[in-house]
Amino acid sequence: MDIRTIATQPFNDQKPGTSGLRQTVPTFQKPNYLENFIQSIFDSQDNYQGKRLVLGGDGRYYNRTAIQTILKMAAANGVGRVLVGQGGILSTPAASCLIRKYQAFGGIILSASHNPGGPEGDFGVKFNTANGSPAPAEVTETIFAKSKAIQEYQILDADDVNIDQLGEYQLGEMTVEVVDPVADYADLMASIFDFDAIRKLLASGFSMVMDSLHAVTGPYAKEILENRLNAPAGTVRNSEPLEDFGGGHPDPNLVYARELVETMYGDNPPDFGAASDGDGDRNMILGRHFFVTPSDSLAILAANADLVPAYAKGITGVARSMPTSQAVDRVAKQLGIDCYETPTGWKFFGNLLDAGRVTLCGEESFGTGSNHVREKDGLWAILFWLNIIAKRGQSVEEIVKEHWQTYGRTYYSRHDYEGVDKSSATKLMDNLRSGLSDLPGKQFRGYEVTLADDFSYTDPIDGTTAEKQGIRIVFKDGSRIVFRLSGTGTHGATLRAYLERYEPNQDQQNQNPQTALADLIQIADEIAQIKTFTGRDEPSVIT
Ligand code: VG1
Ligand code: CO
Repeated sequence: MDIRTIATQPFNDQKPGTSGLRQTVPTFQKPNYLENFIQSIFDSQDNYQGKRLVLGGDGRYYNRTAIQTILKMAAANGVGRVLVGQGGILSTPAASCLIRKYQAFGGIILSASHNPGGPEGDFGVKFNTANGSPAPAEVTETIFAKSKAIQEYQILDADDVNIDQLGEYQLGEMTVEVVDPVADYADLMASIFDFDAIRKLLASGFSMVMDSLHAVTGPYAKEILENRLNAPAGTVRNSEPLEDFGGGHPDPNLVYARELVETMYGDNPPDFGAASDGDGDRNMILGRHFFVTPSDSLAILAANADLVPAYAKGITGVARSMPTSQAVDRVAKQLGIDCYETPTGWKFFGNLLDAGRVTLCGEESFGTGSNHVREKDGLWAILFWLNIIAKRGQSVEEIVKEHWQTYGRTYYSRHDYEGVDKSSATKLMDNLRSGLSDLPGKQFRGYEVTLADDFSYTDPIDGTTAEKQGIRIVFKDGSRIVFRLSGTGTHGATLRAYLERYEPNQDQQNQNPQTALADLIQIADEIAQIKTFTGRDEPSVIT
């Protein structure tokens, strides 16, 4: 065994964000940059020697190179066995599934999710703990602290492993097991949903298209939808994972999934359209000429959970991130179950899921999931919708509109200002914060502010706290405006403004959300001075 100890110097920018460490590929290619961060992950863990680690990524540029480095470092650091997805592929939810199923001490997932890929694109590294969940803040803080003090790392001097061939390989004293990235995950999906009912639906003339945007879900969607559920060949589009996602932006929303949107809003569209993101944890759901807002999707899944075999006995509770709309709260109230409000990012759901307090959870950012893994899960959400449609025999639009009739409609939109100058964005937030205490009682265009604060969260299970998780301004009628800065970008800052208004009146439920929210959009600019601070007249992306 030829273990090398390499001297290195710390980088000061390895602080994990909302979902792992994200940087540009050229940053990750700097000598020792990746190695430092990986060593810091190992140094943050105790008693992992001889145990299992799961490793894989979304197939983006630098995935293969990083996997070889990480395998050799894992061997040098005493890991017992690494389960690596064939070709280096593992979607984020599939990695979470493997960690749990094979009792690994953790997993390293290589992805920058929906950020563009390629030699000039983004790359990312995320560490998940033994429960399959993104590492909680105390772990990411330890990793960051280690990264600032690192002096050396360990790596095995060995040849690359053939990660394209299934089987077991020896790397020093460590075993590398190249596994089918899809099989265990597909089995898990089959154990949750009514595959027979979905098969019947797909055989009955119901048509669908799934756009994998040349990202990781291609092989998963093909196996599950086309092979196991007998959807016609070609149902899954852009199914081959490409290192640069075909030059696209693997973000399933109305702006970036343009091809799918054109199909679903064109002449004679299929009954159902869906897309997922770079690493397979997000989902977008479309009907014929119809878009389901992610916050509504979460509420609808909760309201219809009894139609899915795995949740037929009832769900214990639900959780949503703070900026996610309160549509799901109304369902929880009706079902008589708890509803938790957490900060943005999936790591905050882990404890609630582990403790059995919640069964379903979700975020407005096209993420929904359940206790089946500890990540949000794109294909799971898509299958959930197919299961509901199969059981209810209604179209996507009918299901959503009936939901609004029962619970009222929550108009919702997120306005993103991307690539804003960092210091201007910070000033905007500081300015907002300093004015918060003056807001309650003030009127804006007929809306009276009842609460204005910077959201903080105390985990009900372990008591850990998270501060400064987004500024929320709540109005008397329950409408809300939320502001926060993104923690996943790599260029400048991204300001997110989240807008929400409840409409119980059935006659008023068919407006364009931008129209229905027009006053709140104006108020957001008035209060936060968005145009002044960012120099932008319009958001760059509206979802
Ligand atoms: C964004 C979303 C957040 C999500 C995170 C990771 O974070 O808003 O809801 O959990 O991305 O998703 P931010 O800090 O940029 O707002 V993914 O699909 O990138 O793993
Ligand atoms: Co993602």
